[in-house]
Amino acid sequence: MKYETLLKNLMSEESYNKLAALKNEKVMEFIGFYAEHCEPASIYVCNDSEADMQYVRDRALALGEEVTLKYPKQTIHWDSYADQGRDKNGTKYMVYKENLESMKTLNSVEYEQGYNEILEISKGIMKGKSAVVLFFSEGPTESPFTIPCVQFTDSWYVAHSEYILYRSAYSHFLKMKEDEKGGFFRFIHSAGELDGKNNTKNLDKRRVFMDTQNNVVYSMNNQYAGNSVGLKKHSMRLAINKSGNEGWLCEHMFVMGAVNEEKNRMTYFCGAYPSACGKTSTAMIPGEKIVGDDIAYFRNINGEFRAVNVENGMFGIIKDVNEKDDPVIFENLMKNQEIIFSNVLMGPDKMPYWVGMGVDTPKEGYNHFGEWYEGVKDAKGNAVALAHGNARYTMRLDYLDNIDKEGFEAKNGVKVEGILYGGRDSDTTVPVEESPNWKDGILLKACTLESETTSATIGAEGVRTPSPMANLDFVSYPIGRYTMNNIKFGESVNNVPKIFSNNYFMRGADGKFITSKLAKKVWLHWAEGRIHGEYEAFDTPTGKIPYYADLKELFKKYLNEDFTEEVYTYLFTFRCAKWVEKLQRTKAFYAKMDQDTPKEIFEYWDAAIKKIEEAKAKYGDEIKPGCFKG
Ligand code: SPV
Ligand code: MN
Repeated sequence: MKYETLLKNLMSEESYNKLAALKNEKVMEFIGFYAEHCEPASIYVCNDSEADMQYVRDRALALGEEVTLKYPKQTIHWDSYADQGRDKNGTKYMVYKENLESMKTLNSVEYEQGYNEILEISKGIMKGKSAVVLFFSEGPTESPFTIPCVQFTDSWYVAHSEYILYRSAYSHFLKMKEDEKGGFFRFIHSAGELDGKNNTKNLDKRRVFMDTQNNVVYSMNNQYAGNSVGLKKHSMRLAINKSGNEGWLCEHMFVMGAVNEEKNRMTYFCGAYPSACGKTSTAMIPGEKIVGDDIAYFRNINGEFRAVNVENGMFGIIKDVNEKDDPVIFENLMKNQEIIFSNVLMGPDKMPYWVGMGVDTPKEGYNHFGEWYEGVKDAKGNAVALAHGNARYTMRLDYLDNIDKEGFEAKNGVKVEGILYGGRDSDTTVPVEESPNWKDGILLKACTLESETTSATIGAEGVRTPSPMANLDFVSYPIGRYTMNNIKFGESVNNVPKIFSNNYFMRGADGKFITSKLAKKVWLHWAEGRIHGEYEAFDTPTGKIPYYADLKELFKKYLNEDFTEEVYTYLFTFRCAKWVEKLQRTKAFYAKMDQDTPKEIFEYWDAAIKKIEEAKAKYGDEIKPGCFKG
C-alpha cells in the first residue's frame, strides 16, 4: 500500500492496527493522501469505544480547545470572533465544467480550479498538530438509511462534537462488504493555524469546498461547527445530491411523534421551518415525543414512507433558552452531564451564561471576544453582547426525557403520516391548513415557504425571503429538479403523508401576535386528528381549514384557553390578493434560481393563481372560513 510507511510513522501501532483491520483500501488512500498533504505531526485513529471518546475529550481539554465548567462534565469552546456562523461566501460546490451552467445560481467553482485552490490552502496546514480519524454513520448504523462517513480533522473539538452528535460506526466499517467499501462520505478538516486564544488565525483562507460528484468535503481554516463538523451540513449537501440520484430524500426537518393519550396512539410528523420560525419549539412541544430536531432522511421501505433522524444529538441555538419557554432543554443544560457550550460567556463562577437566559447574568467573564465586561467594544466600535446570538449547545438527544427512544433507534425509521411546512408570515398563511394531496402540498406549501424579517434582524421589517422546503442553503443541485424529486418520492409510496402548512406568526391590526406560543400544540393536534379522519374541514382555494368548534375544544383541552370565534375568523380568513402575491414571488424566485425548472411546475402555480382570482371575483378579496365553495 502506497501510504503504509508514512501512516506507520505517524501512528501508534494501535492506531495503525485499527485502520488496517478495516481492510478498506479506499479509507487507507483517503487518510494516506491527506496525511501526506496536510503533514500532521501524528494521527490518532478512533473506534467506537468509550476509551476513545474519553481520549478525544481529554485531548480537546489538554489542547485548550475546550475548558471545563463548574459542572465538570460540561465544557465550553469558543470560535473566532469572526467565525460565528456558516460561511456562505466561502462555501462552494466544486463542479465539473459540463455542469457549471446548471449550477450557476448555487455558489460554485469550476472543479479543477477549486481543487487546486483547496490543495494549496491545505498544503502543510496540520504541521505540528495531532490529527484524528473517526468513523461515523448518518442515520442508524447497519440500516437501509446508513451512510458511512470518515472524518479526518486536527480539531479535537470537532471530533468531540461529532461523538456527541453522530453515531460512532467503526464496527459498521468493519462489517462492510467488499462492494460497499468505497461508498462512504469523506470529510477533511483543519482549523488551520491557531492564535493565542486557540482560534483560527487565517480566516481570509477559510473555505468549505464540496465535491458532490465524489462525496468529499474540504473544510479549512474554521472552527464554528456549522463550518467544521463534516457530518452536519456538509454531509447533508452530499446526501441531498445522492438522494436525488437514488430516489429518496434528505430534508432539513425534525421528526416527532404527536401523542394522543385519549386515543392511545402516536402519529409521526416531520417538519421544515426556516430558522427562527418555530422548528425546535415544535419538535419540543410539551407532551409530545422528539425523534430529531434538524435533519431527516426519507425512504420508501416496502411501500411505506419512513424517516430517520440522521443525528444522535442536538446542536441547538442557545439564545432565549430559559426555564419558562424551554423547560426541558433548560433543565438539561443545568445538569452535570456532557454538554459542549460554544460562544457563550463563562462567568467568574465558571457557569455558562447566554442572552435571554432569564437569570441574573455577570458583568464580566470570558467569551468569544476574549476577556469580556459589560460595555466592552470590539474593533469596529460595536458593543459586545455577553454571548453570541448564534451561540450553541451540543448535547446528546437521549438526555431529553421526551425522546421517543424506540423511534430514535428504529433501523427502519418511523412511519411518517404528516409533514408540516411552517413559515413566518404576518398576514397571509393561516395557522394550519391541510393540502388536498401530496403534489399540491409540495407546490403550494413547501415551495412557497418564506420567512420574514423582524425587528430583531437588521434592515427593514416585514421583508419576505423565499425559503422553499426551508432547505435552500443545502440543496446541492438545481432546485427545479429537487422539487420534482420531492413530488415523485411522495407519489412512489403507498400511504403518502398529509401535508400541512403552519404559521405561528399572524399579527392583528395592532401589529401584535394573535395567539400564544403554546397554540402550536392545537394546530398539531388538529392535523393529527385529520390524519385519522376525525375532523371536518372547510375548503379554501389552497386547502382545508379547521371548523371553529373543533379548535375551541382543542384550545380548552390542551391549553385551557377560551378561543373566540372572532379570533378564529380573523386567523382563518383567506386573503386572495396576498396569496396571489406569495405565488408570484415563488414563481419569480424559481425562474431566477433554475431556468430548467419544469414547465408543469409553473403551470401548476398559474392554475392556482387563476383559481384564487376566480374566488376573489366571486367572494371578495377576504373570504371568511366556510364561505368558499369549490
Ligand atoms: C442551521 O443553521 O440550520 C443549523 C445550524 O442547524 S448549522 O449547523 O450552522 O447549520
Ligand atoms: Mn439546521
